[in-house]
Amino acid sequence: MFCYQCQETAGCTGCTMSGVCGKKPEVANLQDLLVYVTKGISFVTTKLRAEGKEVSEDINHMISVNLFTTITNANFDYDSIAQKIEETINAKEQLLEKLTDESNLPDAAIWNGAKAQYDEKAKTVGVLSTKDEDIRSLRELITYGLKGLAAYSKHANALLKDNKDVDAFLQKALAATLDDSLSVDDLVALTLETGKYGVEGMALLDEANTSAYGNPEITKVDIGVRNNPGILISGHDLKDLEMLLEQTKGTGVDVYTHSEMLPAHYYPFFKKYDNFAGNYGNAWWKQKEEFASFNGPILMTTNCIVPPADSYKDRMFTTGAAGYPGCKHIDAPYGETKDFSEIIEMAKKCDAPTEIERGEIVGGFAHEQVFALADSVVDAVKTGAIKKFVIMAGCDGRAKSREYYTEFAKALPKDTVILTAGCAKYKYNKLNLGDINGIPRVLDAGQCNDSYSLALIALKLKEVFELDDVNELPIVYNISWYEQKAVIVLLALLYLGVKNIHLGPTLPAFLSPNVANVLVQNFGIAGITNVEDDIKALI
Ligand code: FS2
Ligand code: SF4
Repeated sequence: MFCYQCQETAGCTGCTMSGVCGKKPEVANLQDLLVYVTKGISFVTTKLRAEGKEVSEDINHMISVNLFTTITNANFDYDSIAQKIEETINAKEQLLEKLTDESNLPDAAIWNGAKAQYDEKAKTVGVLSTKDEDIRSLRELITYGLKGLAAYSKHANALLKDNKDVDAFLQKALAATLDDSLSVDDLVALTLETGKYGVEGMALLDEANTSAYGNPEITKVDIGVRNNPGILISGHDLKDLEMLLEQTKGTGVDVYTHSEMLPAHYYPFFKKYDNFAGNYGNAWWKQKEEFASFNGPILMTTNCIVPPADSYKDRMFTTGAAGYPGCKHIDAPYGETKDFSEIIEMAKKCDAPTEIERGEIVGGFAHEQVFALADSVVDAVKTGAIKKFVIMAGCDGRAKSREYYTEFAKALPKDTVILTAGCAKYKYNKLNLGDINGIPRVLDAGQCNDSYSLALIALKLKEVFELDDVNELPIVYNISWYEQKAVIVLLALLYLGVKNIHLGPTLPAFLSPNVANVLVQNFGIAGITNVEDDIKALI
């Protein structure tokens, strides 16, 4: 195996024996093969579109789910990955019959091996099969961005929203990573175009979420527990949460959010469920202790899964692109209701969650809520009460070096405001950093995809202050990344023209020195150093 797609990759170079995330070599290899056949089917769909032929939504959805399945910490289940490969090959064979011009097809679009051949084939199609390190770096940068884009599309699709242009681009770009005739310059251009569609994909999901559930609003979320048994729902899929809340209504079972599901509390729609109890725990990487003390069943709707301890493995369920061997997977076709009755019946027999903390956290500062506060925000900037906004969005992770972000938040001068999104917030959302004229010093927009809100807020401020360039705003960027959704957020920000983003705790291992240099030269991307020096440099 060779995998270097996430920030925790072994030795900051690549996981080769087993994943730091817990991914076994045979699963890592099979994910490579799933990406390969997904590139193959994308080559065929792209050719079909060029011939003026329609590609169905089902195929678009399949491609997105395949990529999502290979995101860090989403799916560890060999059998489910093998099944997706088989289904993709079968679908691709049918699409090939519709193709008029079958010349010049790459191996990925032709290969249709049987299951018994998957393991051998998988070893030949991984990251290292691209020999030139700069081409490899750009191909992977694009592929990881597309994985993030696919995840956001998938969530929008679950709410019955599709954007055919996003799907067509995603597949065209995926197919382009097979094309040996593309130069470094071509791939750099494609990287930026991926960022453009990253903005579109996040806009699609924002529209899907807000049209279904309303615009997030300022909300206090309880972080304690009640006396009833509970179900803990984690990951990012709001449609799964809606189905779970509908089915638990009146059963005496409470529903708690975990990690990236916390922002669900900010949407008006979910407030009508009186069994929607609060948020339990922290970011994904603390789940081993927190899932044990939760006592009830856990539903993982997406990443990030930590390989479960035996003490709660039989209480952990997966759905959608997520999967873990030995954990029950519950699913239904798009638009149909998933049956969570087994989880609810299990919950009824479990103890109520053990209290691990008390209090509340405040969030809900997505674009519409911040626009509603625009007058006081603009006033605070004009009077000098707010000197700087610090965008600290992204991911949390287990590396000790990430304590930097807690210390950085604490060390920021009192006239700065943190704008956050994603699970990165857990490093500072319980610090009680106070407020500036009633504006909290930590404004949480929501999940990682709600970084889109942060971009809209920046563009709005640019308009209000009548500036020509978003980089003239008193906003600095100190972003922490972990997995591939952060890659599409980064590419989206670059596409929007944002410069001088600090990225940590380490720069991606998949950036070759030359590709890193392109990002440094053109966009001023930089790493982090230490809190004291970075505060001096940024503030
Ligand atoms: Fe956090 Fe994991 Fe949100 Fe990432 S819970 S690192 O999936 O996309 O962020
Ligand atoms: Fe390693 Fe990250 Fe890949 Fe897991 S996802 S195998 S930790 S690089």
